[in-house]
Amino acid sequence: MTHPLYPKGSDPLLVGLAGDWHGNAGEGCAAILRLVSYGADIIVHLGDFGFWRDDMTTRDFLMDVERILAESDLNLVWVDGNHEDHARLNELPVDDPTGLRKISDHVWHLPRGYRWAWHSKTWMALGGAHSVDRQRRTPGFSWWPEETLTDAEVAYGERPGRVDVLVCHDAPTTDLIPGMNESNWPAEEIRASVAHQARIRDVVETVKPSVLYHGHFHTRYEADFIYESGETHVVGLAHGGARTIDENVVVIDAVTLWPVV
Ligand SMILES: [Mn+2]
Repeated sequence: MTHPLYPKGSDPLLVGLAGDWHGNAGEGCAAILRLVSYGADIIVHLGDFGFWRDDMTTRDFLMDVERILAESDLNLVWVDGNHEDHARLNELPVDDPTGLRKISDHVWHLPRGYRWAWHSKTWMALGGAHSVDRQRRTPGFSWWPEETLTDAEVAYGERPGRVDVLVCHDAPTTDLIPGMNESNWPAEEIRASVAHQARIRDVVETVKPSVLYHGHFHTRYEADFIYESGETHVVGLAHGGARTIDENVVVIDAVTLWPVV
């Protein structure tokens, strides 16, 4: 078997990234086809992918996405968001040679803290976020406590070696996101969200990546995040239900790590 991150035995030149699909097959397939049209060699999905509780809708979503990826001869790897069935995901074995979780032939999960390199640039996956709508959800059915990063997972940032690009679901701060207004949510949920962003920020300040890509906020934007010890270019992608599909996807040059589309 070839490694899912190096399916053709070489590093990808163009990496397609996509934001939240929430298990919507129409959105997912449209985004995949758009990335195919841009020449993406692989897709990295930024969470709230749609690995949801095991029902017909989830199975259909996973089957549709697998089929269109197979037809396009493309692999998709993804970081977990908050809206995934984390209990079911965590039960899946981590594949021994690759360190990834296999969902289907062309779909693989990137465990939190997982690192890999393309063109000598190191990537690190860091899923998770806090659900501000948690109080409307049912534990084990539509909400899972494993959605947030643990202390041990945050400490993965301290592993030796530099990281050039972080792929996350949550952002290091919402201060950079235009039009952010969380005030409709209960204060304790906003506090928990902010605390989770601080965990991402801790990892950013430890590994000092040159770029960070994330989803979760359903907003496409770019900004420079400046902190005491460095600076990281942050790109947020919108969800699949955004006004235009190009708010949901971006293609980046795997050498420079910056967007080309
Ligand atoms: Mn989310």
